[in-house]
Amino acid sequence: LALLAELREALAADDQLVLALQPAVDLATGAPTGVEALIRWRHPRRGWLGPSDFIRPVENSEQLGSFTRYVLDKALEVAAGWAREGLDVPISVNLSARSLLDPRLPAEIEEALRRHQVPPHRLVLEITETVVMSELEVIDEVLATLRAMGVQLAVDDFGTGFSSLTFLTRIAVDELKVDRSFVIRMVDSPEAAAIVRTTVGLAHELGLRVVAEGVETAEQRTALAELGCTAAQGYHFFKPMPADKIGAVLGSLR
Ligand code: G
Ligand code: G
Ligand code: MN
Ligand code: NA
Repeated sequence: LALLAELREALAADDQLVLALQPAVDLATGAPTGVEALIRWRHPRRGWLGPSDFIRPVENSEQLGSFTRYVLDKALEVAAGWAREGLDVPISVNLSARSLLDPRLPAEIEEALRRHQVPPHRLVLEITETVVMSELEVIDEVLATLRAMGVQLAVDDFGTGFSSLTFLTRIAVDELKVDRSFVIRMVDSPEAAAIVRTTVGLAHELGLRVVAEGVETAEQRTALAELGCTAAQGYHFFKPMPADKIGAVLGSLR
């Protein structure tokens, strides 16, 4: 596939794959609670590409490992800058479930954290449960090793088919991210609102943080606060932005 050959070039070129950064905020204070890294590809011929244009083929290729290491390295470079400025803000990185099948991943992440001098708790790995049962043992062990290192785990798209309740009984995690599909409908749909309320309650009962995703309106923000949700992310607060714009946002923390 041409795209995968081009990805190899992009990983070597170093200036084509860039991270857009989107803060999540505390609903009570408005202060940033964390920042999610979202990959974008500034393709020399095809223009700007988003994850939906290339993640699937990358996940099914032998380049997934290189790609994952690249994203983690870029994210930790950003986090190292914040650490130097005394900003205690975690960075969240989306991991393809398949990358968790590589038992070398924890050691690679440990090495990258050391190289960038980023404390492990400043890295949050966002995961979805999308792997088949036969592979669960490897993944559970990789995730348990990462968490024992002090890295934080978040369940992304929580409540959708890919991130189920069963997952929480197998893996100890730190954060639930309420899927955007429920947030979008919660103002009009009692069912969606009930799911958000239940997820928030579950997170509190388990002692986990909860972040609502895809908040686009003040109405959704108010509804979330009324349900006891403490943090949120979405265009209503901040759109994903280039790295050089994030400093001004995080500056409010100093
Ligand atoms: O940024 P955007 O909303 O277009 O992201 C679409 C999807 O791509 C989301 O599900 C997000 O989790 C995923 N995604 C974004 N960045 C990365 C990345 O660096 N690695 C992987 N594996 N997925 C990503
Ligand atoms: O699956 P994941 O939660 O990682 O997906 C994150 C994706 O959602 C990113 O691609 C990001 O660009 C997108 N996103 C972030 N905030 C909003 C929002 O308020 N509305 C919509 N429609 N998409 C959003
Ligand atoms: Mn995510
Ligand atoms: Na999500």
